[in-house]
Amino acid sequence: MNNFTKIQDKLMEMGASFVGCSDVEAYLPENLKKVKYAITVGVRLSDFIIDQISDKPTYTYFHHYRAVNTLIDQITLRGQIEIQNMGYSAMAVPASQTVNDLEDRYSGVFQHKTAAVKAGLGWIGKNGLFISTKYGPRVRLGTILTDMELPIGSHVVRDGCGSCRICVDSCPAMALTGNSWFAGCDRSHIVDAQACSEYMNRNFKHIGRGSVCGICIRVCPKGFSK
Ligand code: B12
Ligand code: SF4
Ligand code: SF4
Repeated sequence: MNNFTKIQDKLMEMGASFVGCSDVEAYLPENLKKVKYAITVGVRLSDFIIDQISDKPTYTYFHHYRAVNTLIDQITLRGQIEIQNMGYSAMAVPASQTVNDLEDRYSGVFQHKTAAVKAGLGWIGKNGLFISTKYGPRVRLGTILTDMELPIGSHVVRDGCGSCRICVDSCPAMALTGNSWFAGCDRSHIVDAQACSEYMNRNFKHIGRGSVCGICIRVCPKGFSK
């Protein structure tokens, strides 16, 4: 059994719904280039909870969001420890942390979606979210960056949105442009992050401290229960 298979088995045992790997050197800031391989962890969300989102998130969805973030942080922390014990460097990227002193104030240290797409696990939809081939957008993501060499393949998943624009028409903040994503496009080509964030803060502060909405997850037909 190779090192990656060992780690993958651990991550799945701990609750990951899917795992993939990629080389993300080109997308890392200079201080992270040493750990250029990414292990993506996806955790599937509860269909029952997501289906209860209407024109606003629910209190249960907010709790689910936080519980899944904690699970992802536990899974990636455990992976990080295992990889370090094998003699390599590793860093678990926080599941959901905004770094306020970056130039873009709606940004994390590294984008989980980039690694997930590079790993061939899905594509970026018109809602700006990662649409997993298995569960649509009803997943949350985590990443472990490492210098342990991983069995990288060359996978390309084609954009599956087609002419659909349900999420675009359903977004109450009118934050989605309706454009299709392409590798290297600016986020603003797809989504106005400020409009989304300000809408959540203005309207859903009492439900989810302004951090959740989820309508663009709920309405996507790619995520409906199969
Ligand atoms: C800051 C942040 C926000 C901000 C900004 C959102 C944004 N789109 O950037 C605000 C507060 C608005 C927000 C809102 C939401 N968020 Co948020 N957020 C984050 C966070 C912490 C950082 C995102 C970031 O750095 N953005 C910077 C921009 C430039 O990048 P990006 O939008 O991630 O996407 C670009 C790159 O990934 C790149 N890319 C993707 N694949 C590839 C492949 C190649 C080859 C290349 C070159 C580039 C590339 O292209 C994208 C567009 O330019 C991430 C966690 C993380 N560290 O990734 C969660 C995260 C993106 N959020 C998430 C979610 C679910 C939400 C909400 C639905 C809220 C909720 N939970 O109810 C909304 C949805 C808004 C939307 N439609 O995009 C999930 C998405 C899961 C998924 N299935 O995709 C994440 C990944 C958290 C997680 N652990 O799962 N969020
Ligand atoms: S999370 Fe809500 S406000 Fe933000 S883009 Fe999705 S539907 Fe629009
Ligand atoms: S709702 Fe339609 S357009 Fe939006 S992400 Fe899903 S498939 Fe793509």
